[in-house]
Amino acid sequence: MYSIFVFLAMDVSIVILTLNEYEGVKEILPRIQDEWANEILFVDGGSTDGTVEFARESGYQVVQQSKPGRGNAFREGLAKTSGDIIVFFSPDGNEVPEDIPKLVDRVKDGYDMAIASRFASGAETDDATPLHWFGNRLFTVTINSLFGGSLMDAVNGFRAIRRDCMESIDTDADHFDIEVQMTMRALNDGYSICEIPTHEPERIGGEPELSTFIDGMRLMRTILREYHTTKLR
Ligand SMILES: Nc1nc2c(ncn2[C@@H]2O[C@H](COP(=O)(O)OP(=O)(O)OP(=O)(O)O)[C@@H](O)[C@H]2O)c(=O)[nH]1
Ligand SMILES: [Mg+2]
Repeated sequence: MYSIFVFLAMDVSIVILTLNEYEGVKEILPRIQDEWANEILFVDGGSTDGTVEFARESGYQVVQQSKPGRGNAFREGLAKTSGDIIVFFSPDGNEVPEDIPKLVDRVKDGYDMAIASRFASGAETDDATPLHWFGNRLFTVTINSLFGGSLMDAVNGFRAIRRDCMESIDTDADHFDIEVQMTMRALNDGYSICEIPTHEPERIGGEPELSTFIDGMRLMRTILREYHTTKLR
């Protein structure tokens, strides 16, 4: 009974990651409910399109990243929030905000990390090209076989994680390889991960920062480096 109260009492922080996402933010922000979290913080990578101004005018606190890259944004979000559970959310239209409380509930149920999966049974994606689909399958199957997981989407950044798990895995990936590093380190250290099926709509406006080729190569390099340092040492 005591543990149920502990989980109910867990504070939630939502970290919203932006780099020139004005159009997405304008459409998605009104759908984020204050009661989903104790704290909502923007971490911005240097937007010049009005994203930061719009977020501040809407009453949100915005932290400007001191170091570039999405991985650094995750760590600055961790450092600047205090919740026991942290949800990383990207308001570019690819993530359905109504999944936020569902992810939080799975962590409150006892999982260390909950990932919104675009490829689990019942999930769908309107955004993944055949090349992205192939890359995602390749990375996910490689991570499962090297680190003993049974995930369907090891890559998606939309996830909730316990603060103590995030602190303990002590990430150092700087860019779009942050998510695969989180997944691999959590699996390697025996943390429990679950997935919820999600719907990935198309991006709303703006330009993707992710480069299929450069970031794809970086992800594979990070996966192999992680395997080398954790399993072959
Ligand atoms: N704070 C911060 N956010 C970033 C950075 N790079 C990208 N983002 C945000 O991370 C989210 C995902 O980036 P995208 O470029 O859309 O990557 P993606 O979702 O894999 O690619 P698409 O499917 O084409 O949209 C968006 O909300 C971006 O604004 C960064 O360096 N810092
Ligand atoms: Mg996107």
